[in-house]
Amino acid sequence: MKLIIAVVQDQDANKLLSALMEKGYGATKLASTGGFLRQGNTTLLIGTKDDELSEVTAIIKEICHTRKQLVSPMATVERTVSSYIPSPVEVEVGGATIFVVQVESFEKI
Ligand code: 2BA
Repeated sequence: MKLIIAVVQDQDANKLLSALMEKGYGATKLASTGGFLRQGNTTLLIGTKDDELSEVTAIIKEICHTRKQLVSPMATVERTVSSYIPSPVEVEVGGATIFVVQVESFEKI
């Protein structure tokens, strides 16, 4: 069994959850915050059988879109010089950041 940890954008999270539920996959939604942008995103924990991994990844790929986001460089570090206003830079976020972990045991008690 595998545990898929998928960090997705909030805009895609509900659609992704619905698609997973429709296909009978179990998932848990956690509210998370990206370390770089310091903005909300969503982390899904999805437990799957080994042979379901590719289908789940395909669903995530289909639903989670890449988006461009403007970020002020100073928003990611401590502000030290208040008069310096840097121009925002564009970063590409998503579709999804996916970690796959081998599950040692899985029980529902
Ligand atoms: P954030 O950390 O807020 O990052 C948002 C986007 O900012 C990233 O999109 C990437 O395009 C850009 N970015 C991140 N760190 C950067 C840096 N040091 N310099 C320049 N640009 C940078 P994604 O790569 O699609 O990541 C989306 C979210 O996935 C991340 O939000 C974070 O919550 C999670 N994530 C990404 N890589 C991770 C990792 N290795 N471990 C844990 N979570 C990760």
